[in-house]
Amino acid sequence: MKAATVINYIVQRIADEGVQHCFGVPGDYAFPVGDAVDSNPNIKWIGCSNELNAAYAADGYARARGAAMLSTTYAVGELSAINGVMGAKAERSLVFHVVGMPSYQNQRLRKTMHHTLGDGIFDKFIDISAQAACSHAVINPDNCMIEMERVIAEARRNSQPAYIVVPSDYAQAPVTPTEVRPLTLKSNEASLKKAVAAIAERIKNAKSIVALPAFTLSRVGLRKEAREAIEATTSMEKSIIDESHPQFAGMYSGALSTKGTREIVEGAELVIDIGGVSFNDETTMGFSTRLDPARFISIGLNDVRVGEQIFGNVRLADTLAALAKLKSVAPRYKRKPEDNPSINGKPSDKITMDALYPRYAKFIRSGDNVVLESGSSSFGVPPLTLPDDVQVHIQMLWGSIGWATGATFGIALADPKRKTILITGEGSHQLTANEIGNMGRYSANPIILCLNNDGYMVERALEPNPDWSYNDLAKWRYADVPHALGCTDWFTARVETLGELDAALKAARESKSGAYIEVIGGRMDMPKGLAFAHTRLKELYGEAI
Ligand SMILES: Cc1ncc(C[n+]2csc(CCOP(=O)(O)OP(=O)(O)O)c2C)c(N)n1
Ligand SMILES: [Mg+2]
Repeated sequence: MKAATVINYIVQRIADEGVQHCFGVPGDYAFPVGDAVDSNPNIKWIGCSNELNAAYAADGYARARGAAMLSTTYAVGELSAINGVMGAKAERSLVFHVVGMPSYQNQRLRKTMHHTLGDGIFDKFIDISAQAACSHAVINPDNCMIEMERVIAEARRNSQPAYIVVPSDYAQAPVTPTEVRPLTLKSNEASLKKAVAAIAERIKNAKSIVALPAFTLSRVGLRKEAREAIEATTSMEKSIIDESHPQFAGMYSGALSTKGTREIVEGAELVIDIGGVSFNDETTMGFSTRLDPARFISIGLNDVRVGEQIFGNVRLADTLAALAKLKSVAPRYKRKPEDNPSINGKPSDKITMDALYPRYAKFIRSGDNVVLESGSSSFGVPPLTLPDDVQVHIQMLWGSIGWATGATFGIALADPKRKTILITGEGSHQLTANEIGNMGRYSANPIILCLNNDGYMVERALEPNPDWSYNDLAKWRYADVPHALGCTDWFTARVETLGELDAALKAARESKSGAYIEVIGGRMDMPKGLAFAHTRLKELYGEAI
């Protein structure tokens, strides 16, 4: 049998990880990658408008599928993708970033090639792109099989991107057959035992316990396991676990927590952070959290911290399985999810944020994917009580605007059984809205709800002077964008009144293809959470911010 080429091997190995689509923009050094994807029946090429969009789409896809593939060309392509891939690293999303580079032949001869600085140096950009990954390899025929197992295992261990670079001539050479086995990640048994015993001891002695499940649980597909561990021990947070769960104790976010939740969390004798992420800054209200580190246990992807003790080499899945077998005597917090504010306003009224978000809460159904952009919407949606089995996706930590539009494309393709709904501000949307053309081209068919409030409102809100010119925007005709980009069968509407909004939401749900609603909001009309942050920040920093 003819040996596979290096690039065919790489693409098939990535497909074996459950990846069925490759997002990217082609380029001559990366032609072998595109050819290998196009000729592989297990993986489909998804052309994007630019590399940043492709990286965001791949990040979204990985959130729904566990892993994604991104293909960019040397230097000009990969550098454009970096913000998106770096965001995937911060947010623990596993993207295989495959880059085609100049041939080994031309590298050895130090030729002056396009997409270089003309200095005969070729590895500068490798150093840059590798920073956005947790593992990387420059592939040649001899190391190909071994290096692929190494980078995949490390990317899985951290749930972060892997960067794979292939010189264009090596890509087409036959791979050197080498004996390899996929590396499975096991916990160190002794360390696991000690970690679980230390947690059990703390649980046994605590009269009140809460768990703060982090987004990392979704990324590594351990939501069910986390729920089981929590059911055995304690109470919990948003969308990671259904809000109707009897042990759901609300959303904790310092001063912006849901009613009663702050007291429960800050008053608990023991707080278990599952997944290992907590915030400390202004825009997340993290600065206002009051959690005593002495009462904290942190269960990370690969280690556990109890007080000053760190237990390494312990996998999250194993720790959760062990916790699910524990029994705790701490009382359960029985807390009914809060009712959403009722639908208010007359059909002829202008759209206010007080009237908009309760309508979104009613619009979102069990089984939907909701993709939330940074900006005022990320303060409007989280306080809503959402139906069970709604997956909320947000790039809270990295917070790069434009992400949600790109990620919507990836999530919709990765998870076509669910309806994917994008909730974005128009300023963020301007960064990546050209990807809508590809959403139509590949029948991703999302529902896009774009709030047009005449500028970067969240920034106006976080400053004493809302009128700086840098928070103004070009006045697009947003509702015309899908048709201009070729999505001619999409339902589109521009709505200014509540009556128009209600009718458009109904039509959007009924659309057989995609839907796009431009929602006209007031220039400084903000959701309650943001108004609160606005006042608090002004109090804290006064004119200084
Ligand atoms: C790539 C990037 N550039 C700039 C910012 C700073 N930033 C954060 S939110 C925001 C404005 C968002 O405005 P919009 O999407 O219109 O939402 P609104 O608050 O108006 O509803 C900006 C510019 C960022 N987070 N990421
Ligand atoms: Mg705006």
